[in-house]
Amino acid sequence: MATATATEPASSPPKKALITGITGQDGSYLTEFLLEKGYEVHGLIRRSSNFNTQRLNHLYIDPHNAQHARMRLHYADLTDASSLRRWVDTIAPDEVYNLAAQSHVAVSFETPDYTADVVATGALRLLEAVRAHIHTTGRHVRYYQAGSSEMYGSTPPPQSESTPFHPRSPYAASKVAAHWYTVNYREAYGLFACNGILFNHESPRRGENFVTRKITRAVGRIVVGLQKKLFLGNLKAQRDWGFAGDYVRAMWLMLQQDTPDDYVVATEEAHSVQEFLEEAFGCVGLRWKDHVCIDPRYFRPAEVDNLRGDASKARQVLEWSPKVGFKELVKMMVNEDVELAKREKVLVDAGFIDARQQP
Ligand code: NDP
Ligand code: GDR
Repeated sequence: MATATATEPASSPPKKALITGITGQDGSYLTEFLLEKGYEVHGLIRRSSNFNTQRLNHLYIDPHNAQHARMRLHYADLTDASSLRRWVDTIAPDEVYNLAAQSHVAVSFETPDYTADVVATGALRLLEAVRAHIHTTGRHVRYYQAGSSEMYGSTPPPQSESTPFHPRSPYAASKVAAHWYTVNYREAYGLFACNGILFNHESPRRGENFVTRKITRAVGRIVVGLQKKLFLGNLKAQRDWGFAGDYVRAMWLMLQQDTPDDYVVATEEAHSVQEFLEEAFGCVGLRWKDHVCIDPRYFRPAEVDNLRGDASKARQVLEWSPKVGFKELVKMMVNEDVELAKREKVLVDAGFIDARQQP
């Protein structure tokens, strides 16, 4: 007689996600989110002379110590088509999230060729690897492209999916190219490919040379006496700032729909850099004007003055809305960076690091 277990259908294997840019801010939050949902997560990391996996350390399980670690890391690069093709074929993912980028707008003016190679042609290489894999195997694979509000550039707010793009940097122009490559692969090959047009999203894991984190890192260091001044550029620019943890949920939701489409993801509220400063310094009872100096080095050759998204489509179709508001976000980042600065201070006082090593 057959046993109950023998006749029951085997439980379906976990879904597999492939994430480029897994070591970045969004990559780490998306990995947490997908592991929580039971996915097996494969991340592509690039070679660096230092370890670049700090944001993932809390999730990493050495495969030598575990039967089946659910997050795996593999070496690849968006500039190397062969590596992308190999990993797509080897992993055979159900969902591909293309988050990798040279993502700093100001740096893109310094390294325009490289930025275009990674951001624009890199996306094309990955789309092509996915297309070829589907063609060869007949499998279903869904693709997410990390688009940006920077694509709107000088087009005035509110910006929605139907707002024309007017990019103002090599980074933004490259993201526009990646956006249209993604639309083209959807139309030409029937690929389930979505563009998320995400407005700025921040967190305690934000890179330290983006303005929000630069400010909250400085607030923490000023509080513990490691720093006095903060040098910034244009304080008038307005951004629609949300919390990265909320935004990765929208990425996943896009790939769970019946049909692929493009979506704006935003809080629909804009604040200036100066308002961010007021809020962040205010959290610890300081006045930003006592510490901030303007350094023209941080002005950009072309600025994006005003971004505020219209996310009504994401709210209606994806049933997505942000959970963390502006003040809560600033407070979260300041609190974490005050704690970080306290730990840094211990190392400075013990002579292990130099207080002048400013981020
Ligand atoms: P980060 O800068 O924090 O992370 C970028 C990631 O891309 C890192 O993992 C980085 O690796 C990786 N990367 C860079 N170059 C290459 C390359 N040549 N090959 C492979 N990997 C590479 O960005 P975020 O997490 O903030 O953003 C994620 C994506 O979303 C990016 O594409 C960004 O442009 C886009 N975006 C971000 C927004 C935001 O407000 N955060 C808003 C809209 C779009 P390493 O760690 O080694 O540097
Ligand atoms: P952004 O973010 O360019 O919007 O791109 P960033 O935080 O770099 O700049 C926001 C605004 O602040 C002004 N600013 C400064 N910026 C930086 N980095 N450093 C400074 O000292 C400074 N002083 C003033 C800038 O001029 C700008 O107006 C981010 C990135 O994550 C992109 O990858 C993403 O696509 C967009 O958000 C949406």
